[in-house]
Amino acid sequence: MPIESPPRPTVREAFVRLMRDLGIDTVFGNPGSTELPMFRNYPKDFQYILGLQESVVVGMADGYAQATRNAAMVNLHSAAGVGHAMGNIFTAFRNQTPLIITAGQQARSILPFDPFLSATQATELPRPYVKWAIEPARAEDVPLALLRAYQVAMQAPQGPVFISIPADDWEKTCDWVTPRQVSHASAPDPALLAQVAKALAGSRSPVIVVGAGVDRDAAVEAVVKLAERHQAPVYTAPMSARCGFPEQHPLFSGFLPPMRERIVATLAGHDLILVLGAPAFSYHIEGQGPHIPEGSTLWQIVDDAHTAAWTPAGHSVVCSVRLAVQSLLAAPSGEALRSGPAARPAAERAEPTGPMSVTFALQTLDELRQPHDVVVEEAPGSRGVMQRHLPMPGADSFYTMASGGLGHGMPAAVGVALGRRQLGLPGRVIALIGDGSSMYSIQALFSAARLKLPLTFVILNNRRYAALQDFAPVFGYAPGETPEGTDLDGLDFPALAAGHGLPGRRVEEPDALREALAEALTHDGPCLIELVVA
Ligand SMILES: Cc1ncc(C[n+]2csc(CCOP(=O)(O)OP(=O)(O)O)c2C)c(N)n1
Ligand SMILES: [Mg+2]
Repeated sequence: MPIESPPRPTVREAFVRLMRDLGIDTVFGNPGSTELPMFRNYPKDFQYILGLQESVVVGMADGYAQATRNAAMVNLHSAAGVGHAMGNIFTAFRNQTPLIITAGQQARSILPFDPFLSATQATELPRPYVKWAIEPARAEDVPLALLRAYQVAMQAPQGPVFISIPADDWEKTCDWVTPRQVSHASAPDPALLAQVAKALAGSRSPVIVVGAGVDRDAAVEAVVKLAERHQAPVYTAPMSARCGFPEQHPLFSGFLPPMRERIVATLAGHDLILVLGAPAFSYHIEGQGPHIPEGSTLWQIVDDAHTAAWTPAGHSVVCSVRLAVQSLLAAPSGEALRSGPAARPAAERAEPTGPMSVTFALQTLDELRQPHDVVVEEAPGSRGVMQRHLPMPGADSFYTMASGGLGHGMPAAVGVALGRRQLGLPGRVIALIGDGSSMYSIQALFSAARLKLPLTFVILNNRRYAALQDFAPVFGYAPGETPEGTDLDGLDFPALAAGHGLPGRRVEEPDALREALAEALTHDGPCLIELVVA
């Protein structure tokens, strides 16, 4: 009697089952004809999160993946959709956010004829800002490609990966794919780490610099213990995209600027600089001379070998930041009793006089927000004021982008709020966004409204690209000379909110701020508040 083989699944069935096995039940997408076959009989236990433009789709997925600490699934429309998404794919790459980006492709049988909507070099398009890109050689390899994509996205340094999937692949038969465990965090080299521990124990005056990698690796609490044990002041690394240390902790000493000479001046006097989960250092403008103060030694612990490779001074250990800090906590701490840094002066108070200042707006926001609220920020010209007047409490409390590319904050806030709601975490997301920045992916408002998320968009409207105007003198502009294309007067944010389906209001007078903001922060569901600031 012939042995009856069990029925083989379709590519769609194997793909969906593998998604479930990987803990993925949410797809962020914007569909086209080449994607329609993927979603026939869409599983009832899955959710599809629609973004009206692909940069929004990827930005939402990025926030969601960061909040849930699992790779997020994205589905884009062949070449044009990937093109729209590219800015936020670049940002996800810099953020080290694990994303599985799938894109539709025309059916294999007509690909020889450059058909309408085909991506002729599909895997080249998102490079170099994906860790891996493939259009599987055969339809039946698509589920296998998903498993490999997941592992690559989740392995350090995490990041986006890309699969191009021809539209006729989903009906083909294939084999089930069994998920397997692959470790995603690597332990530190014990000999090198022993050197770090010895340097810490013997240091006269150590300083710790924390980057996004600390919170990404769920290591904030361990870093607090390490800093306390050594009484080491802690700075946030230049342009850090997450909060790596509670900013009201007595050891917290401030934010390093992205400028070489100022970093050296700030860290002067410390004989040991321990950089955790950050490049050493992210610069924004040119600088000269040494990268660290004379007489100091730098040790960097990062999960990204490429970052370690270009670090210009000191030594690096490439491994999981969490595992390394846990090992350092287990090592002898040394005899030295250090006194810790002097208390930072309290932030100066702003008064509600004249046109509303950003300082007054953020000081009021600080007074009104709740302990579990999360800030997603993209307001370049107000970053400094935020750092002074809106201190972040620590783990999972703050997100911005590591790339410098605007258009991430609006959708990322939606993704963070969605991820947190799904995990059952308390608190509201406060999206603190500049007027200019908001417009790169304003359609995020639509997704927020649909999803009824606990999310307040706070638009800081100074009616200009202030960061560029403030930056102009660095590039030789005369005092008072305004760079072309940096005035933005005329945007109406309550109208934009209404047009996307959520309530919005504008506040111009500082006297009216407290009440309006309190209402916006307790509104049932998403809303927008526009603050007209000087
Ligand atoms: C995609 C992208 N385009 C342009 C820029 C250049 N850029 C940097 S800051 C900035 C202004 C942002 O304006 P806004 O959000 O209003 O913040 P403000 O500077 O006024 O605080 C611009 C256009 C960028 N960083 N990214
Ligand atoms: Mg502005």
